[in-house]
Amino acid sequence: MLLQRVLFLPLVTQWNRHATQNLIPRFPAVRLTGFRSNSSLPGAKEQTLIAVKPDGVQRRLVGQIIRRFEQKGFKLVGLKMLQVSEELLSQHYCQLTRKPFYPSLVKYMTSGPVVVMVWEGQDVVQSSRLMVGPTNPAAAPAGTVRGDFSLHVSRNVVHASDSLEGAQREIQLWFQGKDLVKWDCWDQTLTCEE
Ligand code: IDP
Ligand code: MG
Repeated sequence: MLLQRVLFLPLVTQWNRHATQNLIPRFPAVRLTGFRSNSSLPGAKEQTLIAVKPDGVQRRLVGQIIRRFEQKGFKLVGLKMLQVSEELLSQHYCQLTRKPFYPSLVKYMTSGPVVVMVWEGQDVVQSSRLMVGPTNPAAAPAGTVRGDFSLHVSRNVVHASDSLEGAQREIQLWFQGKDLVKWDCWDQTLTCEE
């Protein structure tokens, strides 16, 4: 049994690294090749914006999506449900307003309420993009939110900020500072080195 672990575990770890790197090629490999970092390094206290889009809310997927982030060990510091205005959406998707699909994106995103969250933790921006999966669900692997719950790019269930700068901009857009809660997880030292 011990021998099996010694032989098999490095193989699985190696496979996981390759699989993860292939998911998001734009991230430099060095960021994903197994390391232990501590809270003095960048990334330790990152925050990101995750939103369950109207299709996810209508399909009652909010709980399952929150569960994945809790299960991973991230900390929820902001949460609200709202009907998005076109004005807010145009700021959120400011880089997409000239795209041909933008009018249908607005229709989709304003078709019902969204649930918007801020999650905090070690490398949460990059990790949550991996957990959510690629924009097009057809290319999203099983195990990712989009891979498990969606079929088409026009109904991809969830939003996740794509960079640290994007996350900071989006959090300021959707939340006021006073709406974000500072609190300590009792199990913090179990999920991350201090
Ligand atoms: P992301 O959500 O993975 O960051 P973006 O390129 O930022 O992807 O696009 C924002 C959102 O716009 C997507 O999540 C999706 O809802 C929508 N979208 C992107 N490309 C298309 C498309 O080709 N057709 C329809 N909707 C699209
Ligand atoms: Mg994006």
